[in-house]
This record gives sequence, structure tokens and C-alpha cells, in this order.
Amino acid sequence: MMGQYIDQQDFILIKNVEFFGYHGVYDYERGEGQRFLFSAKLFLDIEKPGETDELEDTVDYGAVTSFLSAYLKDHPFKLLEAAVARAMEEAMLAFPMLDGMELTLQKPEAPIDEPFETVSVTRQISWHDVYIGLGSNMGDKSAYLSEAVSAMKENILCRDVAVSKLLTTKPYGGVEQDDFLNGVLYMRTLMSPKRLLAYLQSLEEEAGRERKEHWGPRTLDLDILYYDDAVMDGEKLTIPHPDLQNRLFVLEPLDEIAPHLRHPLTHKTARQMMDDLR
Ligand code: A4P
Ligand code: MG
Repeated sequence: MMGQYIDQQDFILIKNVEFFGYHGVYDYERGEGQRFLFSAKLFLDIEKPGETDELEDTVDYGAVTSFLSAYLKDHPFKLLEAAVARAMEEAMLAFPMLDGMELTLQKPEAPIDEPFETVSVTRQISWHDVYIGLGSNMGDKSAYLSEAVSAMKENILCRDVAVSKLLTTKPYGGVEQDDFLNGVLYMRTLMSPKRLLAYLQSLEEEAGRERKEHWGPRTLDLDILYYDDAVMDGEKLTIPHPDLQNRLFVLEPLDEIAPHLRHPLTHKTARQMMDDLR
């Protein structure tokens, strides 16, 4: 678990596969079609197949090539960006053994006036380990939390979902309000941090959450605690969650499901942060 696969992992490279496709903004491109090429880097751990010499321990690069080729031929997009993003997401879902993928789509006959060799778009995606803080202190708290968990389990961009025990906790933060039900969820996701935040906020909205009072009562609160070892501080998103080390209602369930996980900045486990609080 934890870690940026793409930086440190083995890969299989499939280079310059040709196909005839219909991607483009102009009518003639959609009608007549043209030549394209794609290249794919398939990120996965090859230590085991390196030892066993068995195909079942790795991904079949022929199958991935056929899949990408068929997808890119059959699904015309206006933009190379869209073709790349969709094709690679579908391929990641079709080949669960892959940790990540880099896909490049080239359009050597693109409508560019100047003499040129080729134009291409490249994107990388991978599965990310994330921990989400779950909270509710209004209405049917356990129903709100279990609906959110079910939604994530059913989302194809999420996998290996695991949830801690749910704890009833006293409100923290100085606002007079009902007790909370809290827990922590682990999953692997293909979503970027930004897309994950938007998704979690859409689940909060479905639960009828209204943002009135800061730290006030809520039907559903979903906070990103950790996203791999990422550290980011933006207007809309801070990762790791900036207050997690002060919250027993986060640290206790985190210790239950991820006792060895360390905070990327302080390198402390949940238990060490709990000891610091006492
Ligand atoms: N945001 C920034 N970073 C993150 C992140 N890592 N995960 C931004 C999620 N959101 C993040 O959050 C406000 C904004 O934070 C979001 O729009 C997002 O862009 P919010 O959930 O809309 O507002 P909020 O919940 O009122 O504020 P905040 O600071 O998120 O409050 P918390 O931290 O969620 O704390 N006591 C107990 N016992 N149990 C609880 O669960 N929860 C709170 C709320 C207070 N007391 C509690 C509990
Ligand atoms: Mg929140």
C-alpha cells in the first residue's frame, strides 16, 4: 500500500501501434478517418512473473494492445485528450492487474499547416491509496454513512473498499451539537485528488447536506485524510487533512485499519499521534 507506483515501478512498453481512426474536430476527419498511433506503458510489479515465468502472473500485453486498439477505433472523439483519457480508464478497469498506465496517442496527419512530424497527447493514471474520514451527526447517522460507503463500493473507479468500526464521539471544535458517528474508509481509486473531492462533495449533497455553520451539524461529512504520500496545500484542498493529528475520532479508526501507515510529513503512525494527544 501507499506510494507512487509510477515513479518507482517496472513497466511493459508497447510502442507505436498503428490503427485507422476517426478522432478529430473537423467533419472530414470524422467521415474519412486517418492514421493514428498509440504507445502504452503498463505499470505493474514484474518481480513475480520474473521468477515464475508464468503468463497468469503478469498482464498479457497482446490483450491490452487489442483492447486499446479496438476501443480507439470504435469510439471517435473530437479531442485526442478525450480519446486518451477514456481509453486508458477503460483499459485500467479491464485489466485490474495494472497499477498504472501511460498512454500516448499520435496523430501524424493532423490538420496543421506547417510541415511537422507528429502531434501527440500523453496522460498517466494509476490506482491511488486513499483514506477518507466519515462523519455524521444529524438524522439517521448510520444510514447516511452506510449509503456513502455503498456508493463508493459501487463506483467502478473505486476498489478494495474497507471500513473501520463506527464510533459514537463527542463533538469536537466548540460548537454545541449532537454526538457524531465517525469512522475511516480505505480504498484504491483512479480519481485524481480534485476529482475525488468533487465526488465526495456530490455524495454529501445527495445526503442533503447544507453548509451553514463551520464545524456545525451535518448529515454527512467526507474528508480526505491521506492520498498516497501526497502533500498539497491549495485553496480548495489540503492533503493530508490539516487537523487529523488533533482528532481522536479520526486517529482511532485509522489505527484500526492502517496501524503501520505513517503521516507523510511527520512520519508518525496514528497510534503515535494519539499518544501525543494524551
Ligand atoms: N477541504 C480542504 N481540504 C480538504 C480535505 N482534505 N478533505 C475543503 C475534504 N475537504 C477539504 O469543508 C470545507 C472545505 O474544506 C471544502 O469545501 C473543501 O474544499 P466542509 O466539509 O464543507 O466544511 P466543514 O466540514 O464545516 O469544515 P471542515 O473544516 O471541513 O470541518 P471538518 O474538519 O470536517 O470538521 N466532532 C466529532 N466528534 N466528529 C466529527 O466528525 N467534524 C467536524 C467538522 C467538527 N467536529 C467534529 C466532527
Ligand atoms: Mg469536511
